[in-house]
Amino acid sequence: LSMETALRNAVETGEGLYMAYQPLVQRNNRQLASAEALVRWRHPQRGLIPPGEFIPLAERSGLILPLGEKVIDLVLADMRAWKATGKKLISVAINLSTAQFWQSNFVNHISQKLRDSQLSPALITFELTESMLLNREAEGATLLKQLRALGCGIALDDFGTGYSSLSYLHNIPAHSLKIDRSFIEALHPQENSSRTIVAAIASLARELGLKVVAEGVETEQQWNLLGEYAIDFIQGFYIAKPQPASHFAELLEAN
Ligand code: G
Ligand code: G
Ligand code: NA
Ligand code: MN
Repeated sequence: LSMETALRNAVETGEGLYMAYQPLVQRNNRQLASAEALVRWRHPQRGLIPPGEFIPLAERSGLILPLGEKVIDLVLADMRAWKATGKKLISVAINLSTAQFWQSNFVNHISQKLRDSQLSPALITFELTESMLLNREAEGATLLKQLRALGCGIALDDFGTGYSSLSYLHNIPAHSLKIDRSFIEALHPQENSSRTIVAAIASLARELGLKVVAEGVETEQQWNLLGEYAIDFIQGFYIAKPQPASHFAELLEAN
């Protein structure tokens, strides 16, 4: 069975596909604030395949739209299950692929799914990267305004890695900005340039009214260094790895 055929089967039947949830905590008190949903695929013979492998495969083989569809359904189903067992829900971020964001009728489609789920749209955030809007910024901003109008959140992912970051920030109606983990990785007490970059991105974003997330925080030292900047939320292995839905439900319970 080729990987593509196996992935096609998974997307069609849902078998082996599930979501992991990584907490975001508040910088000031470490309280659970929200989560990012990350798709996982367990191949019937080969076991877990990294998303860095199967997402590009899905893009090449025309499976990215049905996969993205599946991701939304899985997240909404997990959230409904948490709600049904009395958990206090927090906002969950879903990563969008370029093709998914630009498919015609995307906003209506999301709107319908949210209505069917009976979950508050405010509980869903969409994460997108600046490369998704490349050369289509005005159109993209219009779509994002429509998603916002539904009540959903918008987060700019991997911020700082694209080339048009500043004009993009000015024109895109987002609620939050996620500083790419490459900048966090480079943070050291003796390393001034990455500290200057993180400080500048964070204060610029805050001035523009965006919430600021530091991604990829792995160490206590990084956590401590980040205390100096205008950062609202922290995500990374230092806090928690992405968790299966059942484990994440326990975090919600404890919350
Ligand atoms: O956990 P991590 O290895 O999960 O993810 C690797 C990459 O795959 C990241 O760039 C991440 O944004 C992407 N990714 C993870 N889950 C999803 C998803 O549900 N949809 C899309 N489009 N990308 C995802
Ligand atoms: O592109 P995006 O930012 O959505 O990617 C999310 C990816 O980052 C996932 O693969 C997730 O597992 C990974 N990730 C989350 N926290 C950390 C971390 O602290 N360190 C590293 N190296 N990767 C992380
Ligand atoms: Na993301
Ligand atoms: Mn990111």
